[in-house]
Amino acid sequence: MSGVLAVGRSVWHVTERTTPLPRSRTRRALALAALIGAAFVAPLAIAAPAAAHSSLVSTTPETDGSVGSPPAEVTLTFSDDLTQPASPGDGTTDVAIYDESCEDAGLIIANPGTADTRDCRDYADGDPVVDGPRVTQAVDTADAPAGTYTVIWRVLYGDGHADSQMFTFTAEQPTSPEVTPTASPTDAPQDPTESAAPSEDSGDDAGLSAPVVIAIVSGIVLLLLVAFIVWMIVRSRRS
Ligand SMILES: [Cu+2]
Repeated sequence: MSGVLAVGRSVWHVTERTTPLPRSRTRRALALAALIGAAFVAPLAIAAPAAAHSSLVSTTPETDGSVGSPPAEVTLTFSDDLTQPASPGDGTTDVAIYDESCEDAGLIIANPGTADTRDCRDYADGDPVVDGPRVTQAVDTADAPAGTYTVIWRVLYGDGHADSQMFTFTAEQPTSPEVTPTASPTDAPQDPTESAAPSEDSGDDAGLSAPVVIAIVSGIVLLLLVAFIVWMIVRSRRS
């Protein structure tokens, strides 16, 4: 960095009587712009390896949160798009939901060899659905009790790495017998009371992923800018 400045300064001294001043001013401005550009890009370059690996951003129900009655679905939202299962139920993406009567549910991640879940009921209903950075697992809420639920999940990140973790949430009430499972997703938008929740969800997701996209795009733009400035400096030095 100081080399660039030193060269710029010496050129200015040597050529100050033979070369028009605006030219060396331009060079110094370019060198300064390169330094400023590098100052912006350096933190991004350091942050890049950390951002490369996805992470869990949020869950619904909220991790360690509580809901009224057992939810019709559980969702997990990650920082980046996940890898779609090659075929439904191929095991790369899996979500299991156990109630608190399943004593070993918490051991599945911590110590899988000792976890005995043979007598546990898995409330997951069908295969999980992967949509971009989100996994949605339908829940069979029939006769689901109140209490703490443990969600065990496995996903395949966009970079091909697998991850498996767990979280818990609490249902304050059991599923009431008279309540039938909720309407199908295609009916939901017509019902104003039911459309509120899904639209809120998608809004949250857009808000979470936007800064990441902006950071990546601005990083690329800055890199191109710096490359262009360096090219200009090299070119002007040769001439
Ligand atoms: Cu990874």
